[in-house]
Amino acid sequence: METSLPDSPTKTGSLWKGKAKDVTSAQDEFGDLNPIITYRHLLSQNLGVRDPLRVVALCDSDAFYAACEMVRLGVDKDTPLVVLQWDSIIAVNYPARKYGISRMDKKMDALKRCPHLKIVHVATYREGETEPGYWDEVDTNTHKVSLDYYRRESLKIAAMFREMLPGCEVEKASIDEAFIDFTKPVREIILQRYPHLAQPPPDAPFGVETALPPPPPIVWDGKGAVIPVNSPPSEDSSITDGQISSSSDEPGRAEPLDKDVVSTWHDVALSIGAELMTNARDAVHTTLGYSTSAGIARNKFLAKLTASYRKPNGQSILRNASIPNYLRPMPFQKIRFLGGKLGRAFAEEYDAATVGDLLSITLDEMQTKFGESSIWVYEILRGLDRSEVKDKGSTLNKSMLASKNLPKPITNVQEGYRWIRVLAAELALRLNDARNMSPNLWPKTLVLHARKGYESSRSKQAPFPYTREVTVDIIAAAGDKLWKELVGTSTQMNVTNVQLSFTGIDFAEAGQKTIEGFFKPTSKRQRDSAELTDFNTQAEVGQPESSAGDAKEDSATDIIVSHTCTRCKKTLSLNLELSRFKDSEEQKTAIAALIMEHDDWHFAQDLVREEIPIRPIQPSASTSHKKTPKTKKRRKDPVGIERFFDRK
Ligand code: TTP
Ligand code: CA
Ligand code: CA
Repeated sequence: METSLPDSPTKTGSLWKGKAKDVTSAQDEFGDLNPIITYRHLLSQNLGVRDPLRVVALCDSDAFYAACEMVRLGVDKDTPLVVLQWDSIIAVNYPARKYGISRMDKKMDALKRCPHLKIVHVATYREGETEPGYWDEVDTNTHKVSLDYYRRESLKIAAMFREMLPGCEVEKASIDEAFIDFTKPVREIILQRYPHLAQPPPDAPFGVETALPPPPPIVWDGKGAVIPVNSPPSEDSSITDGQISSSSDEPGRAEPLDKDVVSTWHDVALSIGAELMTNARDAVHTTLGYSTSAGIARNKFLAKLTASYRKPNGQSILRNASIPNYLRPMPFQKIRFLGGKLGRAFAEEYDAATVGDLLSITLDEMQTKFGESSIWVYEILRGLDRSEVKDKGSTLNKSMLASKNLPKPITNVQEGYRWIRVLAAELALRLNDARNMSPNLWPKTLVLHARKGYESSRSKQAPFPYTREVTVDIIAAAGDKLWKELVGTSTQMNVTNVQLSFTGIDFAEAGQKTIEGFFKPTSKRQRDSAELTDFNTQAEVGQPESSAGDAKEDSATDIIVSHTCTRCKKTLSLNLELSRFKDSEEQKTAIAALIMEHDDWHFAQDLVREEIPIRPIQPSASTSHKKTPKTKKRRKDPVGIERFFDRK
């Protein structure tokens, strides 16, 4: 649905595709950077991602885990502080960065650089405790990382954005990031400030299709760093994690303005978005104590790239006119999803390193070489991104997962019970957190997975009863039962990862089965349904709220890669936040592994109708694939861009 007004005879449909009349070469390459904006555009409500007045921001918290610990401990803002997870530094605050300390450093090296460095280990669940805590001694063999505190603080920040920015769409994008779509309120503010635009003047030649009059001069001061149009980013700018970051230590400073570049109504929209963003960021800073950095541009991809232009506590604005010079020098392999094999293949095929190097490749050429779906590469290189900002806050998380990688594997039944209790403590805390918002939440199923190395996991699941009070004891008792079933008669095992998850979380209705029923011996039918389940049980019920597990398993990207099984039509999805700590190649590997595991599950189901013992361990997904008998359908060879997604 575009608009309630009659369709334009002008070129609305091609607004973002770069076929405007007087196109310059930059516009050819980067889409329509200066689309004609008419009264119809301004007065429409529903132009969506094609809105020429679209304003999107990405707001990222500075040194987030470190900032959380500073707030918790009430330390002075200048105190250098790092957050540790076992021996690795996972967050470094900006005062500590001045000593040259980075995430890569070992604790001892960091201390050498800054002897008064404050080091905080993340909270952990300790065996026997029902709440995570900050203990003097932590050991990965006996403790499990808890990121619950950061998750809660992160939710507070998102809630404050929602409260401060009525009319904006706010999409939590990861544990410390949110996208904000300002388009709606910005449009209202334009109409308030310039009421003469509420309707076309009587002599307007094309009625609502008439272009708006030239915009007023824009005062950019105090609105953030406006990325220059004419000069490319300074030489000392570097690209990290797909983003340009500047070495400037003057955050928030406005760039000298490009005097000769004519302002547009979209620039007005960006400047209003910047005002709103500043207010919301200030509120988060003063109320919650977190400093943030924001990027403001015409879409999500560009907003994300822009957010790290001035950090920390900075706000940067990317005008459409600045897009070409901002993107051209960027090494494209640093762009998210263009790292890894795919990026390397492009680099080799076209002997290219920067975005600019690839702009001469036509869409046809690219698609002939890399398949139909390479259109997204073509568009991303031009700063085009049609993805929407979607508030997922109101949608129910259908599952919760607690996971522990075990440096010291579980080798006997008893050790399993101990870990299940630790995982149960985490699930109890998270479910009860969620129940603070929705008291009648009911996780209908409890699932236990156990895995050795990267081999496919064994799992057991059982219905979970509705109970008003979900305690660690209740979850652990149910988990123990699953563990017992999973282990069977084996006395020895070698489990390196164990996961306990709630799936099928929903709102309970009256008359649900109660706890008593649950503890009765399971019926044959229940046992059958509890039999071998695959690793992808979560896929059935939607996106897992990922574990706050260790091994950097935390948190929350919302990008889901999914695949529909041709046999059972089940959709397998991968929560890519798990991979925010890895490169895109590993993301592809993960979905490929998921698919492979699912195939193996079908295979196993065909062959085995009974429980699979925990030992001997099945061959790994990749080797079992090779050993698959001829009767098993062979996967189709990948084509186009998919060739670059690993399948192991
Ligand atoms: P980032 O936003 O990447 O980094 P940051 O907030 O610490 O610092 P910056 O000011 O540069 O944005 O990550 C957010 C949090 O996620 C970070 O505080 C700790 C956690 N994290 C890890 O645990 N491991 C990792 O490898 C990364 C990148 C982040
Ligand atoms: Ca951050
Ligand atoms: Ca981040």
